[in-house]
Amino acid sequence: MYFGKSKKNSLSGRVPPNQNVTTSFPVLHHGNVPYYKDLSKWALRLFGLVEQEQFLTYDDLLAMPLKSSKNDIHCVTGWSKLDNHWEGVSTNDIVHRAALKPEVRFVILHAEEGWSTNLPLEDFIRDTSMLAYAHNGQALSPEHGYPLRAVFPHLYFWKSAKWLKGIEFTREDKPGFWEKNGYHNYGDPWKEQRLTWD
Ligand SMILES: Nc1nc2c(c(=O)[nH]1)N[C@H]1C(S)=C(S)[C@@H](COP(=O)(O)O)O[C@H]1N2
Ligand SMILES: [Mo]
Repeated sequence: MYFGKSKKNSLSGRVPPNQNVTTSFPVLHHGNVPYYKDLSKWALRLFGLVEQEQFLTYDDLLAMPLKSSKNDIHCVTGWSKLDNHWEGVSTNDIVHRAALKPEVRFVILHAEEGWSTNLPLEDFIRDTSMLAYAHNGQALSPEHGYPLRAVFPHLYFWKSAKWLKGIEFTREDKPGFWEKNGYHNYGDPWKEQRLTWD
């Protein structure tokens, strides 16, 4: 989407370099959209360097304190979407539930079809990070990650795993799907960390 100079200036400081603001909500992913009919069979697995591996049901998540957050998201393909309102749970609360061993330094998010992505623990537990089940007042649509997705607005949006199934806590980093396929391992949109050779 094109916008004129004046608008661009008014958004400066808010939109990372070489991103264009869109008002639509593009759908982007590798693989197929899973359609869940019965959430009673769904659970989020917390595993790796934790005191005890556990599964959180969808009801467990709904019973946790509600986290509500407004932010801007930035896709590495060049679109940014401003003022998203998300509802879900705090990644900090998840970490407390999981009871991490002290040596944990990285978090690996596992989604449907073996898709994964990785980030440092300190990024996972930022105040702005969360796991979301609703966007702009509605349950996530299947295309946008129903029933649960990650949201890390300070990183390119590919890190924000849709159809989250498992969270693994590790000592060593484990590059995920895009990170193994040429994307930057960290993905800071303000530094334009798009590809590994940037
Ligand atoms: N499970 C899974 N999550 C994923 C992806 C994917 O391929 N699989 N793609 C990522 C990418 S590249 C982007 S830009 C965002 C897009 O989210 P959206 O479709 O809700 O806009 O999801 C991210 N999460
Ligand atoms: Mo993306």
